[in-house]
Amino acid sequence: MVALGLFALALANEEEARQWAEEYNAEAQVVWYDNVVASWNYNTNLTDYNQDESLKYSAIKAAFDRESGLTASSYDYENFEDQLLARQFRKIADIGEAVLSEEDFNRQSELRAEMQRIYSTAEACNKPGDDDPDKCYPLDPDLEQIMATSTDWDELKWAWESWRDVSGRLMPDMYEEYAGLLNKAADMNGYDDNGDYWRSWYEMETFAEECERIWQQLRPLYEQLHAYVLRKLKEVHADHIDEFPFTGHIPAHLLGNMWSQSWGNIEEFVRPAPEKPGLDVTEEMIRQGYTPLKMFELSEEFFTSLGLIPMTEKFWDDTMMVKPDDRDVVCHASAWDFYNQEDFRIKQCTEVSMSWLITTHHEMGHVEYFLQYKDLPVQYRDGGNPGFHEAIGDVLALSVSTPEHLEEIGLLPDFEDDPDGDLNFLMNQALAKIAFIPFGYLIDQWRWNVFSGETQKEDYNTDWWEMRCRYQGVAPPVGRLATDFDAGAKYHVPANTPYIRYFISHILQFQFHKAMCDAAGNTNPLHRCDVYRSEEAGTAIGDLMKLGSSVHWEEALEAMTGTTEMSAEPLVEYFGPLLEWLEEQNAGETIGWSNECPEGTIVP
Ligand code: X8Z
Ligand code: ZN
Repeated sequence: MVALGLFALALANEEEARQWAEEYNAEAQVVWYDNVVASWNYNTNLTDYNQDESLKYSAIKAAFDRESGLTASSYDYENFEDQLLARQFRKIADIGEAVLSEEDFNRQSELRAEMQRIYSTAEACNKPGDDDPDKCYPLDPDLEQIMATSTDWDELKWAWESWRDVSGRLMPDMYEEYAGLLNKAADMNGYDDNGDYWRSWYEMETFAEECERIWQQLRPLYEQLHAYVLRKLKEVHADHIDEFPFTGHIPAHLLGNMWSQSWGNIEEFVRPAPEKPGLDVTEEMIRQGYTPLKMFELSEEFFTSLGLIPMTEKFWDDTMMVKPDDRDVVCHASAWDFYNQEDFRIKQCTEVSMSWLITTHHEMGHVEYFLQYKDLPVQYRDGGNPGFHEAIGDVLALSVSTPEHLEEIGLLPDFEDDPDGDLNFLMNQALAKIAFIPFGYLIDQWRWNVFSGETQKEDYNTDWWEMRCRYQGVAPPVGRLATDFDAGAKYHVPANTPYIRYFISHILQFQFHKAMCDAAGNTNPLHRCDVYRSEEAGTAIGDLMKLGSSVHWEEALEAMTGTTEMSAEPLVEYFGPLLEWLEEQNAGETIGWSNECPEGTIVP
């Protein structure tokens, strides 16, 4: 009798919890919406007033989250019958930084807003050779453009070094304080440190080990690409051959990108068949008069061709597609869910180029996810894990980038479909995807060490470069001091966006691609599969998105791909023919680099 009575009590409790959760959702939609609006206003117009407003609404949201977390915790949710409801409660109870005192919470918001503003408004001035002493260069688009297009060793070095001087260099003290506050919150929430908290989002005890396992599996592929690219760059920069380190590292300013994170911009120097056209269709896009709007429309058309949900009218009205010239904004591309089930936007400073076309798909992939899960409880409006969210748009872009697709949409008029063309294509893809792998891995290796206390402020830069040299095999082109803060020169560090998600996404997107290609009945090799207009492929990815974060990601992954495991196999399959070719080219050549940075580059 007693047991039955308790059972009835528990059920009543669960029923009450269910009702409370409904009220919570309705309220959260309002409070979260106000917070996102204020944050959007700040990000698209960096003024003191907008910063204050954004901090204000973020404090209101924190108070709400704290209060809701307490209420959720008062229920015995681990013993709920309804596992879906229990999971929701677990998430509501996990309040992150909102656990901090009001003072600490506001301080961490302020520090982040300040670091973001420094990053987004920084400009490099005094470029050697400039006549106008007042001429200055923002990162986006000017410095990025120099990194992407210049082959002038000194000009590249200037842009590379100056950017770090005007951004990261100003932040180590703020970052130290900020990391301390994140750790304090993690500790109050029962985690070892903030890295432990971030890793918990993957709901997997062995997550860090899994990442290491995958990195070790892909390392040989990266080493082959690295060795080939290094040899070619030595030819391009033959007049500076003495400045290439003996250690086998690539000088970090030569890879076509401010952070050496993806190397597509040096494609013409490493093209396997140089006499044949490359696969970067930027020039053709410009020739045809592409605009940012047309790029967005083209991207949307790919989503709808799969039977996925089109962007909303509000999306088209309120999205920020180009960099405004009358105010400061955060240019780094992002997608926004306002949590009111109807407001979704992208903010990016689009230029007409192929890599921006890919980024547009990337961001729209986030919005498509928002749309697919918009009717779930707010706590489930999230990716299966953070890597899922980053993978959606990229998966579609894998199809869009194929020669068959570019031809179909009229961007690749004279492609010759022979083994040379195929290798040129795969190389272009490798420069984007394989080059990225160690970069995607190391950022949070570094941050996890900061959070665990293994890396203290005095060692921020030394430890950063230790990883850059070891994992990526790149070296700084000019000496770095312990007082520099080169991690802070990468957006996601001042913005506090975790980064391992992109590493995970680069693995998952090939698993998703393979599953969609199978669903579409593709008979091409994996790298030449285009799922355009396949409703079956659309259903496969749509069903995954509809789940949001309501189930463990392994379950979602299994439903789509048949396996619960993250696997690099599909990526290895995709790049198989290129790997074979690289191994031939590199036969008898030195592969790899020494673990330590070249002597004298890092001044302790
Ligand atoms: O930050 C981004 C997106 C926004 S979620 C533009 N990405 C990473 C980066 O730029 O460093 C996409 C790829 C990696
Ligand atoms: Zn993204």
